[in-house]
Amino acid sequence: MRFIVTCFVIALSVLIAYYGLEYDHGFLRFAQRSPKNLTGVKVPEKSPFDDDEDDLMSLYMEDSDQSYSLHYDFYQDSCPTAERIITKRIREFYAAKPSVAPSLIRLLFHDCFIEGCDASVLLDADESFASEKEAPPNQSLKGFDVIESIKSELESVCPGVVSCADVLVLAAREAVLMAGGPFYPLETGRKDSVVAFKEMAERELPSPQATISVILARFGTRGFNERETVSLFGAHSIGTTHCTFFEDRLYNFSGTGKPDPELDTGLQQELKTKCPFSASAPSPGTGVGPSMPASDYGTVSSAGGNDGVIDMSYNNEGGEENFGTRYYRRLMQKKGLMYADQQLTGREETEMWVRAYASDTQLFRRDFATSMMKLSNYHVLTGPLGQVRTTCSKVLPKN
Ligand code: HEM
Ligand SMILES: *[C@@H]1O[C@H](CO)[C@@H](O)[C@H](O)[C@H]1NC(C)=O
Ligand SMILES: *[C@@H]1O[C@H](CO)[C@@H](O)[C@H](O)[C@H]1NC(C)=O
Ligand SMILES: CC(=O)N[C@H]1CO[C@H](CO)[C@@H](O)[C@@H]1O
Repeated sequence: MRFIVTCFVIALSVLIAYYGLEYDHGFLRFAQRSPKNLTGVKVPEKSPFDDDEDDLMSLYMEDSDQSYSLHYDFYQDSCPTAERIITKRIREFYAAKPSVAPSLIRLLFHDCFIEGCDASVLLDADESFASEKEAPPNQSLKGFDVIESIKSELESVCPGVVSCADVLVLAAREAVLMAGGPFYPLETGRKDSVVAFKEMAERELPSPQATISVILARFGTRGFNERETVSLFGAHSIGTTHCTFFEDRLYNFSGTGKPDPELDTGLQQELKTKCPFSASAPSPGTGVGPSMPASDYGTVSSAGGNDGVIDMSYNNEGGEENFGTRYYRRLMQKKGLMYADQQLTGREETEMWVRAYASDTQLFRRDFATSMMKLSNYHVLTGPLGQVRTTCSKVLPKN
């Protein structure tokens, strides 16, 4: 049975690779791959547009020779309503407060990027380890309460069965859909970590001032190529960012006392009115090497309390292009908010994809879906590795 289901998932994935899966008003439909108009996009020798199939296959085949692995609908016997509960609850949360969607997507990124999707980001500090939440890049993370609330409902239906790591990836998937992004299939069966990795979170999460070399290196060591990395940044088409994270670009870029020349002057003026100069803003050097210290992340809202919040979806006008596409168009107009965003146009290997996604919404949606599946499966714990927490912020008591 498991084997048949796995085959089905693989077949489905291949179909998605070819057609792109669109979730539209509750119906799954296969959107015919529209003819590409790739004018202006330099397609490399070996066209990356054709290798989706292999990517998707390898995502599923990767751990198939291990005895413990993820399965499609892992909880079908142990907690058949789990996925439906998660979906329903996220829709309710989203209806009440749409900002939960970007919060959960960012939470997923921070969890999976550090030691894999093991819900380690959700842990509070305890006697034996410091919490990842306390690492500077984790400040301003939100959505913990949403995950905890869904988890407690699942505990009342099937106690000790559904892992926090699975709740997080499924919640983030629904959040992407709610925010206007694509649907993607996910296998389940992740286990939760018994420790958190604060130091690694500090060291490994790129800062908003990271250069393209640092960004590609950090994503590269996790198996994400340029195309996948650029596609994941499409998540910055929604949600908010604090002024602190790009203020140096407005007033004192790289200690020059001037704004970042790579920032559109009109946008610079506009942002200055929303983010007035504050002496506490970090003014990190940007010629940094791979060992960008975490302190360059600055501190959020702790200093002065005058740190404004900017909507990353500014200038979105509605429609399918809101999720992703317009973000890439803004990058092409030097209207990236963070230095790290604008760095994607700083090198041909990534700029190529910025241009492709700016002009082809369906290509972006397919790529984003594939990359989110890959991110959601990154270094998961399965079988006897890890545990199923009962409360997401705490590991199970010993014995
Ligand atoms: C070099 C890589 C990245 C850097 C430096 C970065 C940095 C940031 C920063 C500084 C914020 C603003 C936080 C705040 O002020 O509250 C933010 C927000 C956000 N990031 Fe990223 N990010 C990166 C990659 C990603 C990726 C790969 C994803 C998801 C696939 C993602 C999803 C989000 C989302 C959805 C938000 C909005 C959060 C909200 O509104 O609550 N980011 N990011
Ligand atoms: C592709 O786009 C270019 C300019 O963006 C346009 O001139 C050309 O006619 C388009 N081609 C097709 C087949 O739509
Ligand atoms: C800009 O940053 C440099 C280096 O951090 C600092 O020496 C200088 O005083 C700053 N200028 C302003 C106007 O804040
Ligand atoms: C959401 C969350 O737990 N944020 C924490 C990030 O770290 C700061 C300081 O280390 C805490 O005060 C926050 O509660």
